[in-house]
Amino acid sequence: MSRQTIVAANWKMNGNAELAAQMCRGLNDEKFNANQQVIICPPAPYLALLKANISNSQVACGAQNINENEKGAFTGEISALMLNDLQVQYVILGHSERRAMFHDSTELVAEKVAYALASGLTPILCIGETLEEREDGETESRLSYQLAPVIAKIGIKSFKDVVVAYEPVWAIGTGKTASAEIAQQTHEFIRSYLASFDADVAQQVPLLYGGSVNAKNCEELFAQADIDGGLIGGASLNVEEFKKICQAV
Ligand code: G2H
Repeated sequence: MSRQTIVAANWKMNGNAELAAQMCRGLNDEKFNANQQVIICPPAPYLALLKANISNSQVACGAQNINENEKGAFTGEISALMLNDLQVQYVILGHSERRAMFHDSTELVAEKVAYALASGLTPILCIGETLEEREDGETESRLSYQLAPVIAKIGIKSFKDVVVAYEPVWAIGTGKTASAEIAQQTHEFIRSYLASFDADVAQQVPLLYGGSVNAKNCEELFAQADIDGGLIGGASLNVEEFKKICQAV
């Protein structure tokens, strides 16, 4: 069985209406592999603009976060219902910037993943270790620690509807990409960890690599057996570079 390949753009708190328009124009005429999905995750104010202007059926939109509640007095938050309303299909959850700066704990991330799935959204669940954890030999325990509460909350069978993005914190926005070898080894560990719960689910889950991916290093990363695509930050703000990355998967 061949897994879906995915290249997702995480604009973080960058971009503007002009970039959104350029990205739609740039991607609408692109041809992708039959099994490929491209996802643009702009800041929430640009989701409707992108949705209205994307005509390529293989290009979807995603949000960068949701609140775990349906609606109510949560100033500044956005809900899964609002994404449903705009027919936005994906949501990034547990990005290390949210875990570090906005106190998204492993339990809260698990709750958000469960809520996203219940709302018909596909979560892109980000996990990753810090440099200190890698140097202390704690990479695998850190990744298990981040995955376990999600599996406990949603059950392993539902995990087949989750996309995982492995993003080593030390490689995010630093220009230091994990070598293809380290990335593959870590992806292999993630898949084997999932397989310890359910081998079929482990084979189905797309595992994306994220952390300073660009047009130069993407080919080698995407050629690895357990890397099914990428979550792209800085390099997704340049339409031509992002297109090259999409074509390399
Ligand atoms: C990692 C990645 C996208 P960048 O956060 O999520 O960003 O490619 O800028 O390292």
